[in-house]
Amino acid sequence: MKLTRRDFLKLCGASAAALGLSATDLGRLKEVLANPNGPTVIWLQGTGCTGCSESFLNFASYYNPMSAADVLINSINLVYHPTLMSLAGDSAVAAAEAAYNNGGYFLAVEGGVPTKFRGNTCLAWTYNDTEVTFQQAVLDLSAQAAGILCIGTCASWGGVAAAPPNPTAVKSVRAHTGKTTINIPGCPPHPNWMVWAVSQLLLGETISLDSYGRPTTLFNRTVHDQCWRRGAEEAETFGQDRLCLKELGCLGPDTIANCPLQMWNNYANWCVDANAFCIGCTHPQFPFRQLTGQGEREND
Ligand code: FSX
Ligand code: SF4
Repeated sequence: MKLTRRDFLKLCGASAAALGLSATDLGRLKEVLANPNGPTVIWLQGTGCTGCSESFLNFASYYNPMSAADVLINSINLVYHPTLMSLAGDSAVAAAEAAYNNGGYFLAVEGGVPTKFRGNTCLAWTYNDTEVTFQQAVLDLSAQAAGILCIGTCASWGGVAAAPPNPTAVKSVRAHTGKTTINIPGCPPHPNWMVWAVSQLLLGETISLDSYGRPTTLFNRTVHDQCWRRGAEEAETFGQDRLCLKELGCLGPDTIANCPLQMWNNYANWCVDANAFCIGCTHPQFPFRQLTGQGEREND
């Protein structure tokens, strides 16, 4: 089913409060989307699990009748996305190449960048019978991009893909390219965080970033700060409703994210409400780091 630019606006309107969009923002978004030559997005996938794209799909599929593929293809001129695009083979890569030649596109990267073995453990595509590694594609496409969005913890900081012993030497996009990136962490990121970032780029807004490259609008308080179980008696075992999970290993005190307020699966639930502690998936050192319980470490 086709989704129009108007549907995308409706989606943003319905989620305006959650996304932090004002009425003025929505008005300006309408103007931007009315322009058929609106911003182009190239979305690459490296070493990840595609959960980031999946998360985005969950968001849009809640609203009828729409899908994230429709939103991206019909609203923001998504010219390349390995999972969602209908083109394949050389014609798919040609679309990305055309956008590259025009410049000014936004590059969204999902997954980390493997750099060992000259990057040959992860290929972006084959074009004109030549294999192009993911590391080369990221390097080339980041050069002409108007902005780079790292979708998920892997692209932002390495994440699961770069966990020790990291045999393919996976790096974050920033470490690989040396460029400033807008990092939307999470394994996966919340769909609203991704939609918010895209809407800000469409609006031409400068996104204020912290020292880890995260938008300060989205990432400014720990999960623990916002958790309604804070101050509750400590749970001694799993399966106990309404008790604090800190003694069981909850990483909420170390992790900055708004999950307790934003919730997941269209406000159905979130980890702690499901009696599963926060695993710190938005943390720069996820999945391996020391739990201090004293707040997020600022040393990497
Ligand atoms: Fe990483 Fe994306 Fe975790 Fe997966 O591909 S952030 S492994 S949810 O989905 O990159
Ligand atoms: Fe903090 Fe976790 Fe306890 Fe919630 S459950 S109050 S996030 S330690």
